[in-house]
Amino acid sequence: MAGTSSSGEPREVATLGGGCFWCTEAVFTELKGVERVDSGYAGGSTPNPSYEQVCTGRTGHAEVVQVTFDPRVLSFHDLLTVFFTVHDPTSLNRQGADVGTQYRSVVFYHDETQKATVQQVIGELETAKLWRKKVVTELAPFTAFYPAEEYHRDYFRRNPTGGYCQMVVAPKVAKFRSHFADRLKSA
Ligand code: MHO
Repeated sequence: MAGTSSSGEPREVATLGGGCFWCTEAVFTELKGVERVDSGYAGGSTPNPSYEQVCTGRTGHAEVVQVTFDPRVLSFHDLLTVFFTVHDPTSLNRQGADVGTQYRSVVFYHDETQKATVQQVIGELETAKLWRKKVVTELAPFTAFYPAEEYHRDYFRRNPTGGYCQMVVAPKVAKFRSHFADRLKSA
């Protein structure tokens, strides 16, 4: 979705589900061109679901991050390249030990241009044969985003010693940093 910031800068919004949002939030927060990352829920039927409701897998929501970025610095195409590197798009309704439709791989596109770009990037991934299995990422029109509870915000930075953060989030962040060293905000 294209728009402008309060100071008139171009801004685009992407809504991406790649498993647990603690992981994707931690990665995208460090990516150059990203202005903000909000964790939340999308794609389900219940308005304003709680984390506990989403965790049951029965509301139809996926854990997602809503990423606001400057398309002059980071294209949606390149954002997707990072997204498809830090999660496994061939894993149906699960990422690692996290199992359930709330962990599905999904892109909620905001316009037809985003939809075409996702299809293009998935085509590029399949041609490159980076994964042995077929990409199962769902492509669905964006309808609503419900922000997650406050304690999920900045989760990895605020809870670095937690077991899940050390075992699951940290290795993904490390992989991202080494693959995309030139795209880090600190670079
Ligand atoms: N299995 C993890 C998932 C966290 S995530 C935000 C946990 O229950 O802590 O879904």
